[in-house]
Amino acid sequence: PQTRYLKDYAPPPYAVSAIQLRFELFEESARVTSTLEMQRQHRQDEAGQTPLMLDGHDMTLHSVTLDGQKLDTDAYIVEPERLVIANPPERFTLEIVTSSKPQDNASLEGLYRSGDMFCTQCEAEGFRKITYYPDRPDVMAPYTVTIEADKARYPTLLSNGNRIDGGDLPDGRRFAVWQDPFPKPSYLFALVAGNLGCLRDAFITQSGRRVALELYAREQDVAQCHHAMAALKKSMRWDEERFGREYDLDVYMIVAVGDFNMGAMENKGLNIFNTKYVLANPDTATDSEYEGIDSVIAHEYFHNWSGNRVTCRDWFQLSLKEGLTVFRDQEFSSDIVSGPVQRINDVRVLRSHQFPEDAGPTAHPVQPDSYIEINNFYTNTVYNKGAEVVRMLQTLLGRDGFRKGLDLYFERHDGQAVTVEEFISAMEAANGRALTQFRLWYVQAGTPQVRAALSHDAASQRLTLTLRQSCPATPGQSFKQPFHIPIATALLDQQGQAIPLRLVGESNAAPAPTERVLELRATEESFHFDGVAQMPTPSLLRGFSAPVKLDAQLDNAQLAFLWAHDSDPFNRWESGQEYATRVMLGLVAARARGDSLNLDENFVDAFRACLQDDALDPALRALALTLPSEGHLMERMTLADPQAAHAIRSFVRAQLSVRLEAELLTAYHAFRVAGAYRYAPLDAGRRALRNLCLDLLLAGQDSAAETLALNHYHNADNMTDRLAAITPIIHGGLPHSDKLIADFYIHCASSANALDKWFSIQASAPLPDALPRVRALMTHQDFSLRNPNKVRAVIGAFCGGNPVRFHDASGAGYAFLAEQVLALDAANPQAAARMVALMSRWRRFRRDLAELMQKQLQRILTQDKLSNDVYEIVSKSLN
Ligand code: B3K
Ligand code: ZN
Repeated sequence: PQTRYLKDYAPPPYAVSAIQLRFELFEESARVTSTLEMQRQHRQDEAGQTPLMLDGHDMTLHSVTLDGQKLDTDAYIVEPERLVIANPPERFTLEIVTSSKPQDNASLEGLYRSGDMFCTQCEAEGFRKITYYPDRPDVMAPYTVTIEADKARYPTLLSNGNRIDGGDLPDGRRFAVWQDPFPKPSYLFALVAGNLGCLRDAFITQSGRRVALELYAREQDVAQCHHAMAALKKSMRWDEERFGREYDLDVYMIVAVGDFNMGAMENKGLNIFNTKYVLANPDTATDSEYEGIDSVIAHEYFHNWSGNRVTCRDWFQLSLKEGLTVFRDQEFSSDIVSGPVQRINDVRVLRSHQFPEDAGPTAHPVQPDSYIEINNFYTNTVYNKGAEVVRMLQTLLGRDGFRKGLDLYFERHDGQAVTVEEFISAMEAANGRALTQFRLWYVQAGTPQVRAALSHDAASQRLTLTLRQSCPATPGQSFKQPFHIPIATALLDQQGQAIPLRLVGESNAAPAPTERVLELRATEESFHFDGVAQMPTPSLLRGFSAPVKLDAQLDNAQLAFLWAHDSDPFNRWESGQEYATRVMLGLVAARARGDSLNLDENFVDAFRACLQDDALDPALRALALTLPSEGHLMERMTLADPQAAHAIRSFVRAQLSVRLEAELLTAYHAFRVAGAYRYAPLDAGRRALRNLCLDLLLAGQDSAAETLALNHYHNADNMTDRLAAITPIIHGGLPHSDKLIADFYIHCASSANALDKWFSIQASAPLPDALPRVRALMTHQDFSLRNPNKVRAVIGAFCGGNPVRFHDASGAGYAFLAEQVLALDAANPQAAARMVALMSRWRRFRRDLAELMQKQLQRILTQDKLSNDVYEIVSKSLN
């Protein structure tokens, strides 16, 4: 496999000024006629020739016609991955006819079938499976697309832009013509043909234009599209109000498909969505899935500006659109849910997925400088760390400064394919501020570590805060330069009040702010504050102002104090998590020594205080009372020990259950939500807190709690409560488990998305017979290895969400994963690569486990016909 490098970028030798596509869709094949208007941009080689190279993959080529002249087969070269015409004229029209078999395309990339419909996925390099084309984002062209198909089976024929023609054809066929006036790269092309129902609505933009909104799904699923439609309208309004961005076409379409590799795709005017992020009703979707729909609908909509109107020059710039768009969708969710809850959840994702990635063998900068398979770079680093980097810009420039920078970026680059550099330059130009050192966030991988130390001089009432940064080596980058790190800081007095922060030398004419963003640029820097009477408790990195690991050198008493009193909700949560982590790691050590286990009374008291703190909003309280995950504990161990993490987390849960039984029960009853279910953030917060209490009550494994959960289940009118009631019963292997699995199946049977939860709740049960159960689930009639949602629900839930059983000392879990990866790789390399990545950090684990994982990775690597996707992850992991 070949590695591609950012440094090798060269502009495209030929531009496409227009493309016309004609699709003739049949049950056995799809025939594509592509007509390209092309112009040479410059001469390339010494001989003065400029060969035309078009990407193409897995197709049958029928003919090539240049300026009306059908070419002989010796006038061009067909290679496995491209079509080459040695020296075409300066301007020409090229017509290419190809065909493929969508029904056999299990990679879910290019043109494929999902159930009864045809659909496409082109990002990143799927268009080359549809026709020969310069399949790179810096080639932008206006598209005109004609689709022809059987009228009865495929009455709905969609592509990007506006429908300009359509009608009947002979032989019971029908056609539609679509035109997209906005030049776009091939990765944003989309086509759908099917027999679909539609939910219609409209949106009036800020300038008064009417946009038709159309949400397509199977007829029987249309009733489940209302939440998505509301989310779309909220997103459109929000982007106008917050960022001044208005939608540009007359129609915005979304199609829900059952077989999709990721969440959704932002094709111009025609988003294609995984049903998981469109369909919802109270019986099929949980509160957090409703929130997921809001954020993914918003994300894809926001791409219309950050991604489509201004796109990426090459795939190394992926975070230019993804990091920025994740930031935008996080800000949106933060406005519609609750700022602090959203922030905490976003940081949880970053910590549990991106930090480990950044510390492992596949670590890469937000702007990678090389890749083998670009699909492997749709990572938490590019998306979530990318969003954090954009967020830091907003923190450093202020909301207004950031907005000015973004306006300038859109103004300068509308209709262009650009780089991260252009984004930063716009921020600089709009704010008159150099961001030279800040650029390092894009090119240096690894999570920086910051250590803070305080010293106080009572006589001069001066406080000194010393910050020191370092960053561990990552593959290919052994030495790192210091980062430019914004550290939002407050100092709290003994009542938890933030004191005024007056830097030494500042005039005291104006009142000093109680929170400031300190900018750490050097390896070590000290900040001096005047007028500090007593040693305060520091509240640093408030709101998680930078994606770093902070060691504030606080003791447990200080953490408990901040957990109870910090005025920054994020840091309140953070302190509780850190306190719990330390207590749990202490127990891990005690267990290793063979000591008896004892949960510290102070911790139990602090936990109780938080549970009973009615000043804290229920959603936040639920987060603050959620114990750090087993994965989080493992990250903090020298060598990860899944069995120890599981044993200790279970022990702490059981202890809290017994010692706080009365308090948990009181809260459980107090937070009942009155009335029929509806998704609303405040209700969801109450349900989360109540269900957390229920979960803890069941951790004590007593039968009264099981009865409580059974009642909760039977009284539930929604998926959130049902799932919350049965998870502890099934995961705890309690007496009613089997009966509930059977009953829950009946609730889920009519919805693929609900069934995914039925599968994953079983696959993630940490019971001794987990693996045989997983194998049995894979033979269930509703399971299919060809459907990515099912693969995630079963294989993903077991290998990624059931650490204690996946990492069984026998190595059986690893052998299972390797077997599934190989089976998947033959059909769907993207899905296979995502799964195999679950073993990539094998070196982090207990020696015996590490060796067993290594063996399976080596076994995979020796297979011939491995995809580039899997090869890249496995070979980098073994390096
Ligand atoms: N841009 C797509 C992701 C495409 C993934 C290709 N393997 C969805 C999104 O980020 O909005
Ligand atoms: Zn995106």
